[in-house]
Amino acid sequence: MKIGIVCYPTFGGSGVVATELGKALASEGHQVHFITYSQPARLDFFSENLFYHEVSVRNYPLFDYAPYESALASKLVDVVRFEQLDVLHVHYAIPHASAAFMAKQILSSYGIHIPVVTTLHGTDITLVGKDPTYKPVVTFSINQSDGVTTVSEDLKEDTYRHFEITKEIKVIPNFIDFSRFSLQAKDHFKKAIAPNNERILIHTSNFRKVKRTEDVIRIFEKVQAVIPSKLLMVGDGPERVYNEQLCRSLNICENVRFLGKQDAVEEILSVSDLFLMPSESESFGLAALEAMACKVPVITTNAGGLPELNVDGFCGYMSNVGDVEAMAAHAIEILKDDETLNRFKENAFTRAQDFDLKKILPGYINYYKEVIENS
Ligand code: GMT
Repeated sequence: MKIGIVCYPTFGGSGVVATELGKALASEGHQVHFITYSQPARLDFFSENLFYHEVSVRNYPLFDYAPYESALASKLVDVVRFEQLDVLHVHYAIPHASAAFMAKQILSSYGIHIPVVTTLHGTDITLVGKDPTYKPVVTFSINQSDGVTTVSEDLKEDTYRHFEITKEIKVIPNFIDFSRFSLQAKDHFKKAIAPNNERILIHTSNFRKVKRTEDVIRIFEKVQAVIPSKLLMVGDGPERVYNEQLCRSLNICENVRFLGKQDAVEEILSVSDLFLMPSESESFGLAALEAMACKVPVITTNAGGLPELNVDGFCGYMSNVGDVEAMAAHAIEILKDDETLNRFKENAFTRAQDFDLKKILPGYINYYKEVIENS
């Protein structure tokens, strides 16, 4: 198949899933065309089946806001016509699903039919999409898609709850590529971070409010008071400065390292003992799955799709949003002795295998075929 993929080219979960999916499809022999405003962050290797088409937005003094959606739709028309694509797969509804709809209409005037699959990732529904600013466009463009997928059952239910959707939604969960995410020997790095063999806790995110990074710091403050430990904060975003100030006021700076955005997250996960994800909402929790693949157990909330990933008491624990006390107690429970920690580590790896790329990829390929056939 010739597949066009539209996504945010950033480190965000939807962009990562879209890019990893495209890479996997290309290695199965499909021709994959990424259509984005810059090279996707994880598009880091050459393959004869991978193509990248940049959407450039022409600015003009009249524009307070450059019309990205129109530029994207025009580029889609061009790429679908010229490359003769079989299907367009857009990740994150806003504004990709409506741009795809516009492109589809324009293409039909050339006698070209292009099926569109929209994958909803989370905040495009739970936070941004249901805001009246975007809701009518999001509802319309989901209903106009030839196929719609969500990354969890919970997000599917949320979509039906908040929007008048007439389409059937297919759930295809996030996946993990074990050839990249697996435990690596990084003892020198571990020694540098934890010279006295302290436990290492880790959080990775875009430091937005929805991630409740303040809870990460407050959980860690309680853990380090009982168990010698270090915290690695990976990523960057609006809450980071405030979190750094909080560490100062709690007097725990010497045990907390803010590492900023990192390419090789799997190397940092490989030296970690416990992952913290106290999110307000999380449609799936890809970052937690990446941790589990590297044998890192997870402390999460029970929000959104997290119960579809985390198995309470097996590969980690779940608590109500904001229950810092419970999350700290669970963290201490896992970290208290090597035997318990090693059991949770092995269980995390076992659970991650349910989301192996090899198991999930055929779901997308079969869905494309079904949508192409029925549209
Ligand atoms: O987590 C984010 O804020 C980034 C966001 C995105 O769309 O880029 O991630 C969402 O999509 C991921 C991949 O499907 C999911 O694993 C994340 O749970 C989801 N984030 C939220 O729902 C907050």
